[in-house]
Amino acid sequence: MLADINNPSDIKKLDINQLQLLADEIKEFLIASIEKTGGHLGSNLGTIELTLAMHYVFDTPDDTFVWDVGHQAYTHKILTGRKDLMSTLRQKGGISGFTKRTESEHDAFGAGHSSTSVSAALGIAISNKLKQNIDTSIAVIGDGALTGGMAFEALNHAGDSDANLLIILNDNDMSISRPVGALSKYLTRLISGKIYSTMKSKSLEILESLPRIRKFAKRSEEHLKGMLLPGTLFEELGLDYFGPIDGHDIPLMIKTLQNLKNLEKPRILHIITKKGHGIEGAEKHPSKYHGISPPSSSTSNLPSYSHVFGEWLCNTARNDSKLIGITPAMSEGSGMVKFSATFPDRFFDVAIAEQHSITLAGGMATKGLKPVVAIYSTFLQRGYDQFIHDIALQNLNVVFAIDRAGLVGADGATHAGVFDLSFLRCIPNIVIMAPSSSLEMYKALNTAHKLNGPVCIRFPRGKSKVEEFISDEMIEFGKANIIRTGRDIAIFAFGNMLDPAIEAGNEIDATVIDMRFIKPLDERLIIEIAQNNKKLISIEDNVTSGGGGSAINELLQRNNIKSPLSILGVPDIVTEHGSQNELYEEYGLNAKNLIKVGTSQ
Ligand SMILES: Cc1ncc(C[n+]2csc(CCOP(=O)(O)OP(=O)(O)O)c2C)c(N)n1
Repeated sequence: MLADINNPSDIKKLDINQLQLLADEIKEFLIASIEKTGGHLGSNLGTIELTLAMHYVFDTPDDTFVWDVGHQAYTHKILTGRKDLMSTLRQKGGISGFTKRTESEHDAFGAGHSSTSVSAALGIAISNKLKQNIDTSIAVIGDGALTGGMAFEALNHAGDSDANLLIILNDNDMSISRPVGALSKYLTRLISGKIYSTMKSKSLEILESLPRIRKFAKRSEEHLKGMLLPGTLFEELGLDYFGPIDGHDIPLMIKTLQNLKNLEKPRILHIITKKGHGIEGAEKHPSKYHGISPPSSSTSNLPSYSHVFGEWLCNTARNDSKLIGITPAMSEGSGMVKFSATFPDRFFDVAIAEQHSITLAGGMATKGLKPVVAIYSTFLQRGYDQFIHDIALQNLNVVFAIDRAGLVGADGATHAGVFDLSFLRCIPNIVIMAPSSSLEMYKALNTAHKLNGPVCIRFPRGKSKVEEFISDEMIEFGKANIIRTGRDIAIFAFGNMLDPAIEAGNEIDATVIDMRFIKPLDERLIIEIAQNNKKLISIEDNVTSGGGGSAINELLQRNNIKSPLSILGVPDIVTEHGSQNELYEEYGLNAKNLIKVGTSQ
């Protein structure tokens, strides 16, 4: 059947009873496809039936689907004309692993970061209302994404509005890891035991009683108001709550959505799905199958930067009872699983709550604890005000282990950590380090642990070439490291750009400096190098505007040094997805380009 499905209208021609077969075909297709390209397997296996039901009932692009995070929208891509492009998913030049407005008119809103869907869908719903348009705006949000503060801000607004907004809460009782927090416990209570069975039978009664045509909606609303159990969190916030129902039961989902379609007010449908649905291994190990890598990815046994960070945390925590590890929902990705098991009392997974994770650390620091916030560069963007207002202005002792800095590869622009040097560098009181290897990172962490005030250590996705990483050493504060001395040309390398800098330096006999610190810069050394070389090049995996090269440039200007500086970095564009190496090549962040720039007149 799948061969004949090219756009959403094709599935509407099918009988409801045929849809489960189609769902099975899509499952096979997805597994085969994701095995080759990599991608979010578990989440997508959980949303096949939901997506079919949504497209069966609603008419995109007039009705709009806003998928939270956008990582679970592969079936939506398949049903909206992108089936043949699935082989290019997350590959350079191919389609994105998330929803993207430029990719399809059926992608109502771009995503990648979590907890934005209700706000965006509410914005669309309000616009529809102002234009007297009765199209339905739908947000699909997971129980993990619902823990993000922004989702609550949006619910707070939505519940007090009269917008035609349908929120589908896709509850699979998983974030990437086990979901944490009171909300998660609340949802579990809601779907279990007594509340569940009462609610379920009530919901079914209500749904039976809902007429499909709009003119009766008002009366049935009054009817169902009395029937709904009072007091669900969502009801209290002013949304009509329906469910929980089985999100894998296609006929039930279709009937429910048809009934909810014409209610034209803020409403929430709670569905229960299983991450990895239909695949034993993926159901059993949802964290492992949340996202899988393509077969071509590196299989080297070298430790990843995240692993090294996790080891440092464990080793240091053994001797310092004040050390605390905080993660906003990324314990696996940030290498903190071992720490969480070894020091459960000092480990805080705060759910998808970047802002809170930072201010929480601030509070702890005022009481003499030494919190380390492990956070991806791209998600630190969420906590910018907290970083400035709650940490930097108060000069609190918080270490930020900023993972996935630089170009991250297949996840693309939404996940690229290419802005942190620029947005952090301008903040007073802080120290920023960019280690060039995992051993350097270990030493940088040792240093950060002893420093006062906020310290950021940014490091890339992937593995460094160093095998042995444990060290007692520290890095001399504010000092860069000359790796090799050459003639006339000098390359200032930030972080993991040291490797291509050394390669190029050997080729063109350039002086190569491992900058180590972005703030404070090793000003004395830079000035001396600038005065003794004809050509200066800086290289960083950060945007060129306002980054490390820019900092060097400002220093040279201030000291009236006229040596020409070429700043290599990520250009001022929305970056693409592809492998990290392809992207480094695309933006000239490799030895080849350094040699070209170094030897050009
Ligand atoms: C702001 C932000 N923080 C963290 C992430 C990383 N992340 C991607 S998906 C995900 C879990 C989402 O869980 P849920 O919404 O329940 O969806 P599921 O994958 O379980 O279907 C997380 C933490 C993100 N995308 N955005």
